[in-house]
Amino acid sequence: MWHPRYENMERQHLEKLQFIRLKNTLERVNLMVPYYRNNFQATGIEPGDIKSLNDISSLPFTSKNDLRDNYPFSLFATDLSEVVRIHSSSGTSGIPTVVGYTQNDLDVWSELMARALVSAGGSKESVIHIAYGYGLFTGGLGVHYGAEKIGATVIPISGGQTKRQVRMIRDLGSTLLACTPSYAIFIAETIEEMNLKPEELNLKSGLFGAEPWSNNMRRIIEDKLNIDAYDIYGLSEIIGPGVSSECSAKNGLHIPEDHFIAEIIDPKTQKVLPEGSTGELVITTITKETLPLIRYRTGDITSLTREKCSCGRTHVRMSKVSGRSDDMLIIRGVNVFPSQIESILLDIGETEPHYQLVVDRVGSMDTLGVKVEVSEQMFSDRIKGLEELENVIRREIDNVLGISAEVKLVEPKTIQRSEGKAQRVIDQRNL
Ligand code: DLL
Repeated sequence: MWHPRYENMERQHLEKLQFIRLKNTLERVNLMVPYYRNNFQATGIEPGDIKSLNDISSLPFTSKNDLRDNYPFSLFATDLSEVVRIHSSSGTSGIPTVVGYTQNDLDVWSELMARALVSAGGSKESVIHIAYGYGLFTGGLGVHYGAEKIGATVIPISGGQTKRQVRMIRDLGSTLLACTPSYAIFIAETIEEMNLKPEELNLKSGLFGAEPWSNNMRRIIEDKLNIDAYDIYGLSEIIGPGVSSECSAKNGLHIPEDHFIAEIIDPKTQKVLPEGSTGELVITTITKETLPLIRYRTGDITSLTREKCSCGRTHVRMSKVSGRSDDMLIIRGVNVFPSQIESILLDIGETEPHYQLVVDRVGSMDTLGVKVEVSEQMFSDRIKGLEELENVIRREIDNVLGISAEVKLVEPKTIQRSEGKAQRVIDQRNL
């Protein structure tokens, strides 16, 4: 563990610490951010009314739209002269989200990334190959500062030029790979193409995130690269990568509760759900200076557990994110997450881990097309074999999700590879 004093803290003490930090944050945003002051007034709440951690549920939510409405700096709780770094995420709807950090915010972020890297097997001895994009995206620089903090040797290669990536991993003896899970697969394929065996490399583990990926995908990555693969979650608004990460148990991602308070709500009714229920993750930051967020609706679907973890950490765990409340496809009235289809495909196991979902509407009927690649060998086999496999997949999607899909097996390497977040869904409906 990087910081056992905090990561192992007894719950009772942890909750006391959270409460003190929450109160400070509320006082500060009330004083410094007109948006929060007005919002609290409108709901008839004052920071002084919050008398226990449970009272947090009486506070109003913050959402991505609020960030956009206050673009670029109006939610900042510090003077711009205190801000030492800006990041931004482009999102899909035009106005980007801008986030800022004081030096102290960067120190907290590095601390959280140090914890995540150590829990994924990183140490001073590690050579960490960072193939997340550098720049306004938080992936590259976020991992970078954590890796330097633990004293590892850092390769800040960023994304792209995949053959060069492989040569560097081999020549520099990288031990830990950090990138999106879809890029990890692409790197693994490139290793094969270059006639290298994973055993000839020194990779031991990987820290993969920035997009949803299933446990089946984990097995494929672990097999292909001969490593332990760990999940890391985060979003720029909250801090970047490091909002939660997996430990050796690989059974949920610990949220550092000395910095964040997590809740799960029903995205429709906005009511807080009991522990264990699946719903939308809501996070309140309790140590951030420039962009403190109160009850921020992440849009990510997961569940929480405070059950004891075999690794010894006491902090709450969230399950792997199954998708976003706004990415959930509603196809003929059925809720479908792309990750559920990924799981079905990888369970059947005769296809490659590259797929794309095409949703369309014909008349008033939604249609779901599933394009998935098969291996070179399979493709050159008889057409009949392909048809049979298409039927197997179609039946399984129908069994598990209760919807019919048009399944099409496609030639190897025809679905576009991604160096960052993969685009799994093309929704052609005009909704
Ligand atoms: O993706 C930060 C990050 C970088 C996380 C590197 C992990 C590793 P944004 O670009 O703001 O920030 O996108 C945030 O990506 O709300 C989730 O929907 C999704 N996401 C991030 N990590 C995971 C994950 C970064 N491990 C959005 N599993 C979030 C599933 C993830 N979804």
